[in-house]
Amino acid sequence: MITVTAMKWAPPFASGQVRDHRVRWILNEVGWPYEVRLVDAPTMKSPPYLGGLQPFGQLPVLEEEGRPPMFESGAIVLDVAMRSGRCIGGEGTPERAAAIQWVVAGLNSVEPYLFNVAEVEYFMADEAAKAARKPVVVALAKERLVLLDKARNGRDWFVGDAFTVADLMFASILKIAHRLDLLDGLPALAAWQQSILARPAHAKAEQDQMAEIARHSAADMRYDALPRKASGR
Ligand SMILES: N[C@@H](CCC(=O)N[C@@H](CS)C(=O)NCC(=O)O)C(=O)O
Repeated sequence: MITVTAMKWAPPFASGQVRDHRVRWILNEVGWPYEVRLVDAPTMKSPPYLGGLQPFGQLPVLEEEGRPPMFESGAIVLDVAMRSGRCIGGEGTPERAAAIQWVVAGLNSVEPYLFNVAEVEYFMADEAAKAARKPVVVALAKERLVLLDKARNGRDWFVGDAFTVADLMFASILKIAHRLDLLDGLPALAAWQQSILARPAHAKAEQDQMAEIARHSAADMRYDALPRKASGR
């Protein structure tokens, strides 16, 4: 049996966006059953989780009998797709190479720009610093999204003539862009994203995650039980 690690609770802006939805989505696409293990913050930040499952104390992690646990949402999505032979083109084909390329491009060349905006928007407490930084990170993110839109060039699929992990990853990565209104002015990209997110495998992944989060509260994450940092937090 496969087990996917997910958070007991996340703040409203993150509900439906926590990266375990990518793992649930690809597992739903390929039809592999799985269980979900909900964890709190102290669990993620202590051994054996930190030492044995995810070296950075984050999630998702995919655990599977007979295999070492796997972390990094992109790696898990690629691994499941390759092992199942679904959503990634045939072994050794240019389609598979292109799908891998686009997944890495999404994680490496687009997501960090969006994360910079999210960090300013959701985590920056100093209002003056926020006002100064926000236009800079928004401009850089929008520039990246315009280039992505051009590269997609109105196609239904990033690779070939069928859904692949490239579509999954970009539709997922663009969730935060949509939430932060960064897709305004890019109607084709926004419409494409919605068409990919409408897939039943995604809808189930997102709904399941949101339902689990809704059943819990911030207190269930037990942030107060984390060791205090030197800063005095
Ligand atoms: N590159 C990692 C990022 C993992 C990540 O940032 N996970 C977040 C949830 S989406 C997390 O665990 N946050 C809690 C924390 O960092 O304490 C991946 O794609 O798996």
